[in-house]
Amino acid sequence: MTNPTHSRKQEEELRKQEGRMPPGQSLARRLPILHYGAIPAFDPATWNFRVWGEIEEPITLSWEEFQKLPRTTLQMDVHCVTRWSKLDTVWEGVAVKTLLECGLFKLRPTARFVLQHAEMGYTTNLPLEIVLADNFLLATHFEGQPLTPEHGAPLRGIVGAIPNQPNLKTPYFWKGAKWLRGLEFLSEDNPGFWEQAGYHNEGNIWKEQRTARS
Ligand SMILES: Nc1nc2c(c(=O)[nH]1)N[C@H]1C(S)=C(S)[C@@H](COP(=O)(O)O)O[C@H]1N2
Ligand SMILES: [Mo]
Repeated sequence: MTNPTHSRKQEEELRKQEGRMPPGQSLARRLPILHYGAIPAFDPATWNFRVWGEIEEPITLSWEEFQKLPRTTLQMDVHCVTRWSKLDTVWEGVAVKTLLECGLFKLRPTARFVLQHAEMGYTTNLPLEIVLADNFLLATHFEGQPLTPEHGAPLRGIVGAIPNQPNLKTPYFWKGAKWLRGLEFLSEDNPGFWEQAGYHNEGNIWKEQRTARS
């Protein structure tokens, strides 16, 4: 937790010693707002969430249906490729693993990658392994409050590092799409918006995989 008597630099040093600061990152005390383009409007009456691709039967959920799904709370550290890190962020939402366990859809054996589809064409790709892991969530709440429009309301993907779980593969935060509208399961990898723009396909925070050339 943040100690108010520490300066930001002291706190950053401490977190480095704890092994929670990936190389080249600096500590942010608030969650910055970062995205390409405008903030889309949310209409609960027309919003839906679709899952399709390498699954047995595609599904579409309304906002009302989505809110009834079993929920998970997750605390983790998020790391942006532009070099800020926000530690101990608390999110609440629905785990993709839970959707599978509830039988909402079934994966085909060919499913190996997942493309998140957000409003206005933003996409980002992850291996299935990460989407089903404990450090990925379909989040509706941040720090106990519903997401604000600028942070991706009503639903976003999030991915980050859980302290003391070094075996979880952890990419940079761009691989969580704000204003998320669907998940496409794929047999072959398909680079998303920033990945096509020259960012690294895996974007591992510990290996500092920022751009495709790094
Ligand atoms: N739809 C959409 N999602 C996005 C982005 C974007 O440009 N569009 N930017 C990503 C990046 S680079 C980061 S660091 C996080 C920032 O989330 P925040 O603004 O809530 O801190 O959102 C990610 N999700
Ligand atoms: Mo980012």
